[in-house]
Amino acid sequence: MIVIRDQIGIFGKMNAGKSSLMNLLTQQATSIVDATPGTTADAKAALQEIHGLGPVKLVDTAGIDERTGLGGKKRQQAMTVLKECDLVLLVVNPATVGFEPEQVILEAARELDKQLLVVYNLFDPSHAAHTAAVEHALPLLRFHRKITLAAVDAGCRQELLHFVRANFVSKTVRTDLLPFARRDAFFLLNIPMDDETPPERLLRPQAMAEAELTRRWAWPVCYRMDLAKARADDPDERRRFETIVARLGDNLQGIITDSQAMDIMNRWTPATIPLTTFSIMMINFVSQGRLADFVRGAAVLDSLQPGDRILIAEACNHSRIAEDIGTVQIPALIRRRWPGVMIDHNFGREFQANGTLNRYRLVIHCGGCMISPQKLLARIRDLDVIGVPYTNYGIVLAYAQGREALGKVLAPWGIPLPTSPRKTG
Ligand SMILES: Nc1nc2c(ncn2[C@@H]2O[C@H](COP(=O)(O)OP(=O)(O)OP(=O)(O)O)[C@@H](O)[C@H]2O)c(=O)[nH]1
Ligand code: SF4
Ligand SMILES: [Mg+2]
Repeated sequence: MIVIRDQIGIFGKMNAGKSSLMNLLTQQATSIVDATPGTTADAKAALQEIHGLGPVKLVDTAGIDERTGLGGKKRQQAMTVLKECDLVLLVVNPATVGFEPEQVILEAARELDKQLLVVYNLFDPSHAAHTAAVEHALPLLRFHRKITLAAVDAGCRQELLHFVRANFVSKTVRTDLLPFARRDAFFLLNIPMDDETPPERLLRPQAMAEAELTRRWAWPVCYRMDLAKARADDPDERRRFETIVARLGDNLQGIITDSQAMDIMNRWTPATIPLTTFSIMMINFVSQGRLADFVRGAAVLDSLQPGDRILIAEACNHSRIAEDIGTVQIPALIRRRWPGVMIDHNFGREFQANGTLNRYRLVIHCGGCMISPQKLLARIRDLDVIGVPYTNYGIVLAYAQGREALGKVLAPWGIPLPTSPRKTG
């Protein structure tokens, strides 16, 4: 289950006391603290429940001022974390000199419209006298609230929490996973299960749908379709499906299917029964209700040309075997429908590090069930800035069955198909 958390990142120069601040907040040795500059390399995350703020994800980052090749990589990762943060805690040791790194963080936070609070970390109480010089060097600081403390002093924790609670406004919204689910109605969850299905559990979107329907007093019914038999038009398999639909009767309010079964479900689902896919449900949830943006991106499919390049982006590194959607099914579909279109892949949690995003006509993103809304929204923001349209697996697999099929899976979300597709390029 995805818990929606505000993400609080800790940034600053090397040795400013960022890891000490992390440990002050988590009340344990979460990050290594040491006098050696550059101690923190990879960003270190900790999940925490903060009274008055709720569940948060704290992220301690490397100092961005290390002037080595490794330092450049640390800096790039820290700036990626910044893009995903809801709150930037800028740790400043006022007794240091040269505040260009702090200026970089301030400018990035303002550019990305991030909330930023300043933590003056005093290694000695007398260093408070230096804050005026810091504010002279960094005029942007006047727009941000500040606290003065000693990160190594456990007694400062409550004051820091109070400061954050008083000055941080959470903008994280919880999107309904299935806003159209009705009480006392059946929902059929079509879960074909294949070689990639884990042995002892449902996939995350399936489990989330089941939990959400139950929470809403609806009745989830899991149904396992034999995809091979269904594709071979096996009459027994068709009868199995028709039987379950008939048994649920008028109380069947909708079907949520694995996207890869869209070719069958488009034909087999009675016209009166709403149909959508787990992938569409998930991308709407993780993007916090921005499904319409992903639908708009799909219009590019109408004008793909040989030589165009598309990126298939998956947000995790699950084991890919047999008929994997991202590596086998969607590429096969693209090659069939749009010969000559080139396909690249981007797997895993890193995305912004891909410096060639602007060469893609379209990004086709998975459901994103393994990443936070902040991470997905940071991806979307980057793509919006460089003007690369994006869509989603579920949308593409429905579109492959025709515009009517796409209209059908979007209908439960109240998103109409554009009447005339936008042509780009
Ligand atoms: N006296 C004093 N020492 C501090 C304070 N904050 C940090 N230090 C010391 O400063 C050194 C660096 O602290 P860290 O918390 O590791 O600093 P950092 O910003 O995480 O450093 P990097 O990971 O190297 O970028 C350690 O020796 C800390 O004990 C403070 O408030 N007072
Ligand atoms: S993050 Fe994407 S690729 Fe990974 S399991 Fe979820 S939907 Fe599939
Ligand atoms: Mg550190």
